[in-house]
Amino acid sequence: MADIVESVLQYLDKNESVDSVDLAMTLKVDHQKIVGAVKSLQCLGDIIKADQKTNKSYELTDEGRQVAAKGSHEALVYQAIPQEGIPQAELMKLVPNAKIGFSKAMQAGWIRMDKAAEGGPRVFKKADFIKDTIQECLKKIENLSLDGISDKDTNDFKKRKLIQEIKLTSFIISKGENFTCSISKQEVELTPEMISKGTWKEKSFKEYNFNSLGVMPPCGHLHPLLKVRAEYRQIFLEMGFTEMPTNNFIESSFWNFDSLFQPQQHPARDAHDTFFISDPASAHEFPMDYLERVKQVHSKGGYGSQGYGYDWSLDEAKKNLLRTHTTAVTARMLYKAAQQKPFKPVKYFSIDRVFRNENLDDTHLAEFHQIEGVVADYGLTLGDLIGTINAFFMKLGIKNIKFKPAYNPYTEPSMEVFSYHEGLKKLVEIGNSGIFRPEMLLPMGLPENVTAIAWGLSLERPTMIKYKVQNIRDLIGPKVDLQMVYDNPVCRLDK
Ligand code: FB9
Repeated sequence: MADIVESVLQYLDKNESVDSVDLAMTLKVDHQKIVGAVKSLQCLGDIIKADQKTNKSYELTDEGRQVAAKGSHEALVYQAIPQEGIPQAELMKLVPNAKIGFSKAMQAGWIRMDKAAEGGPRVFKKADFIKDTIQECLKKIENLSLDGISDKDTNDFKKRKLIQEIKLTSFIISKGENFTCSISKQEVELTPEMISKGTWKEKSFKEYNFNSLGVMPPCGHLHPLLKVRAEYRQIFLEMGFTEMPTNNFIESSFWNFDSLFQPQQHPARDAHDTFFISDPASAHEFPMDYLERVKQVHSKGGYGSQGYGYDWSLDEAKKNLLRTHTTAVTARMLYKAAQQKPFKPVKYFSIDRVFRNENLDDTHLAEFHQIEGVVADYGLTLGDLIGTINAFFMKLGIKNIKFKPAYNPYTEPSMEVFSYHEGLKKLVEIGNSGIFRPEMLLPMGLPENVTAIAWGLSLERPTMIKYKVQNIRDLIGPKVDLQMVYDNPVCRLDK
């Protein structure tokens, strides 16, 4: 690069100004090298002036480069014909693109065909010699020159897909106020030796370019879901919640449904909604005293509840499945908390995969990540639930949320959570919530005056909104474009 910089300065020393394209041709170097030299001279102060201009220009296509190197298709066909002529069928096999070359050579009057020749149509040279102007023109275009090339020529080359139009940015270069032919080598670092010997005083240093972007480190990239998960995790941690251990996708029906007082006939427990595991089909380890209390509360009631009055089946409770919600883990954690005497209040959260055998569509897969928060303490009320959910979504920048009465088998009362979506101009469901039923909490052994409030939402919905993903398969699954993962910016939920 230094020698090209010097050549540019030498040229300017003898000429007022020059177009970078012409200078590239004069110096027989690639135009981009002249542009690089201009950029580096511009960093040294007003040594040169460089007025940018944008021209319509052309570049060769792959086929165009082949013609510039080896000759046009018609020239290659002409050159392949021997003095005694050649059967047309044979000629077609001899050169690439023979069909187009043959027709162009015939149009140019370079060759002729004798259809009555013995053995079938025979091709002969008609011209004694030819001038391959196409190859000459393409060589000029390859050097960014259009000298002697008409618009008709360029239109013909475009039609034959030998060239394509480009916007060429070039510079009119001239002497700057501080023009000089001798550029002292720019130091790019201040070394301890320069400081100790004081030689830095005679040197000029390249200025820092604070606008230059850093080099993208060749590293891994977090998937958008994981970026959003990290943001939600941070919000829960800031609110004093502890993350639950959710590292078991397989769960027993007992913890996933029975412990939540969800009856064994509930449609959600049907194979049309739940993925049951065939091997191992059954779980075997349960806290049997607790299991007995669950059996009682389902079949005969208790704790003030009449129960469901059905013959509760242990085999049904043993069935293994892919957990349909992380509330199964919440049940395990509340049961564990109930074993500590005296009971100490807890605040737990989880963000992990759950699986449901449901109809798939653009925004629903058979699995999603559930976000769930739970607080168990003495005397919690619906107001505490509403306040906690407000505080949670406030940290996401979402205010004025609305609550609508709803039904869950394991919470009473239950509420759906809504927020007004400015873009859609309508209320959008952003989650579900409720107070766990006494029939769930009391068999665990929690004191009667302890209540547990909880709420849940999905990770995919906010991620799709954040990253403007329409189809969930563009976010998750085997068809995801990894470039999307590389390119997605850091996630900052609007706090
Ligand atoms: O996430 C949901 N919507 C949502 C969430 C966030 C968001 O943007 C962020 C605020 C910026 C935008 C939308 N929903 C819950 C509502 C709908 O998307 C719904 O169609 C899909 N739901 C899932 C279940 O559907 C099969 C979302 C998922 C869901 C629903 C309920 C719970 C968890 C996830 C729950 C619960 C719960 C209730 C009581 C006690 C314990 C847990």
